[in-house]
Amino acid sequence: MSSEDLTRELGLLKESIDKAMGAAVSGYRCDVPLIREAMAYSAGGGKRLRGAIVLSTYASLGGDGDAMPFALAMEMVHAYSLVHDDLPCMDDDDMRRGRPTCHRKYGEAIGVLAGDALLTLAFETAASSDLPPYRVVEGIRALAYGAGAAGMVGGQVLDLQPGISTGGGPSVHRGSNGDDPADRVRLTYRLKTGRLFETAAKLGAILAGAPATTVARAGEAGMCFGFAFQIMDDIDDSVQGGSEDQKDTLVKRVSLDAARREAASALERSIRLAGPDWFLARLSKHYLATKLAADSPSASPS
Ligand code: GRG
Repeated sequence: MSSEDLTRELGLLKESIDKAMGAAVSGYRCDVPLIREAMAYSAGGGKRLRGAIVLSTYASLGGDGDAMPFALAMEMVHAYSLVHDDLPCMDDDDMRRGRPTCHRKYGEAIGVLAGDALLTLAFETAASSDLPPYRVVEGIRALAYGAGAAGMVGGQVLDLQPGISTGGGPSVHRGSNGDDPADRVRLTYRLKTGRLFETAAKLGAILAGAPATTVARAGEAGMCFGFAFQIMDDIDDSVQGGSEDQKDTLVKRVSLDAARREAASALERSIRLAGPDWFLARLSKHYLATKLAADSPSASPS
């Protein structure tokens, strides 16, 4: 399958997610139109990669029902995280998805509340799924785990305070004792970005009723993709002249070339773990070919 085919496939998935998201958020019944407007503003746009992974993993594993409520829930959690990540107390960003960030448009308090409301709507939406109830409950549990302290929120804390202790918990980076600065960055990436991609792939498998070994394999494939995704973001930043901030990054810790090799190897592992006909495998191949190929723009020396 060519990169053009993958782009078309993603375009179709994005279109169906965008449409369902519009109905779910703009059509949400509440007495306060302002918060609904800020939610719809923040949930609009984006590539919809996480939602697409839910839908396509579900279909690849034989799911023949409607996994859309979970694809939407995944994208709502992701949108909330971006809204909060952009706030002045975090990354303090002015632009997101090509337009002013939520707090720049609606003010900081509404920014906080729109993120809160998207997070809670995610669980309301997932719970409305008509798939078998035990799969829905397991899916909601997986989503809460991936988004919370053991996942994205934990990663965000590490990102904001790179020096704090990482002791006392299960590390998702095998072999890391938390002392090596590059390993701490890897852990941050796995938690803050990898976990949501891991969750997306796991959700597809859980909802399709796949056996536990397949759920775990899907999750690991998603984690590898998400880890590489975050490194590729670093690489882009570094090639474009580097971010102004003092953020610790893998490129800074191990060099641009080593970071590129690490991202490529994570994508290759994702391809090996995913089924050959999975969208996740095609997506990983696409990023390998377009972002990490020797002749890609970001592969030229900075
Ligand atoms: C605030 C709890 C909390 C968490 C924030 C992942 C994260 C955690 C913040 C995002 C920071 C960031 C911009 C990282 C770069 C890589 C990345 C995850 C980009 C955004 O994902 P895309 O490219 O976004 O899939 P779109 O807009 O396409 O949905």
